[in-house]
Amino acid sequence: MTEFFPDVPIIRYEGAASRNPLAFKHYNPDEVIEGQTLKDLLRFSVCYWHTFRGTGSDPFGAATLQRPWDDGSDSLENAVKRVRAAFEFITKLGAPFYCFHDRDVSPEGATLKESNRLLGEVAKALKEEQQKTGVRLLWGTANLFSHPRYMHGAATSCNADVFAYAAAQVKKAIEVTHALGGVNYVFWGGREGYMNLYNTNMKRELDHLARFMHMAVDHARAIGFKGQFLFEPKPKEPTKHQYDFDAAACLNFLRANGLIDKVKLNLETNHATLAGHTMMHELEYARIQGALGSIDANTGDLLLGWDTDQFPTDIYLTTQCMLVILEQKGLAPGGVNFDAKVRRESFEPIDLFHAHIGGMDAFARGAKIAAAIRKDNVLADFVKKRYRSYDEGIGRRIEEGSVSFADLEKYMLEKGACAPNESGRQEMLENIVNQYL
Ligand code: XUL
Ligand code: CO
Repeated sequence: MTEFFPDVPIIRYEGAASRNPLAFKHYNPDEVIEGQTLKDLLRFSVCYWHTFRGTGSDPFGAATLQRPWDDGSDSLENAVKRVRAAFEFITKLGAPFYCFHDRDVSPEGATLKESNRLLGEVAKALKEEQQKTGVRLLWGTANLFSHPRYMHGAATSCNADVFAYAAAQVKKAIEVTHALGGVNYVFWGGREGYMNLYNTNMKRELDHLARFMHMAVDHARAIGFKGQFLFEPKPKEPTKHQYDFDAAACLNFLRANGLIDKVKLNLETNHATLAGHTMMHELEYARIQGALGSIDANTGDLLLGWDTDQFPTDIYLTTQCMLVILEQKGLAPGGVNFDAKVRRESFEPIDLFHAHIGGMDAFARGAKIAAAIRKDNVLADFVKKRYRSYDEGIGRRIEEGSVSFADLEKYMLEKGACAPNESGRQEMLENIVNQYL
């Protein structure tokens, strides 16, 4: 167990007073919050792409990250060695889940057949490690955006052969996810969007995307995959207009195309902020429609306009996330997946531990703060009272649908003036939340 991270012990909970950087201060997996252990409530997951395939390169500079187990080659041997390193990391961290794209875990071959064979081989190593360690697969997905064939998109490509190739790739990714006992399968848009309408038939592209998702779900059900399907919104990057802009756009797409009962949402913080929303907005918008499936936990930098995918350390953010997540009693079968990467300046392997420990502690602390706020009902009572005019009288009849515009005109003509408004007390509520932090 100490082949790749020899200096790192199993990470344990030591409590808030601990000064050990390799210990949890707030994430005690066995601690019970609102009837669930933190382990079951948060269902933490390590993402393979940033954590085991990230190199630290950026548009201005070369790779910086030291990953001594990785020789940088596309060999099967290297891919399998990476699996061993990944599982040592995940096990020492104590995360119960991981996630991957097909091409993160295994290389692209010269042909589809070869790529499928390589993925099958790596999947054997993944299965072996899962069985040995008890770590489970939260979700699988397919990378339909890196290869040049996907320059115009995958399911929304103008080229039908590219659509067919993507379908074949997703078929295999679903089969591998199923074979590894994955509990969800994710669709993120990748390049499903466009740069300019002069060359784009938006209607056909959206119809094709819907067709693609139906076929994916149909195939999954046919092979016995019982996991949950998730659609991940992101407003921009790589294309200017991503079709999966935000939770509202995704839900509209799913509802319009007969997919609303088959697919939920995987919401990501940095994608929410790129769309001009808070993560809390996105979570609540999905939750009230029964569509909050899972989250990609990270954070952006409000001074930078792109997807920086930083680890979440802000307790306000995690508290707000957990207020919504606790309201729906957790995310299962979804979870909290760290779709986050260490900065290229944090180039040592140990930085991967610091980053994940910080993110897990931030969510655990957010869960405890949110539970305390909920226990005292400070926000819920205020909100309930704020809408009390709909609990009886004319408000109740509006909600029941038993009044018309004419009835409301009559009511108001008789009454003459509205009941006085009351303060929204935003500042008072912000102060109250601060008292719990
Ligand atoms: C890209 C992104 C993806 C998805 C999975 O911004 O978030 O990694 O989570 O394809
Ligand atoms: Co993501």
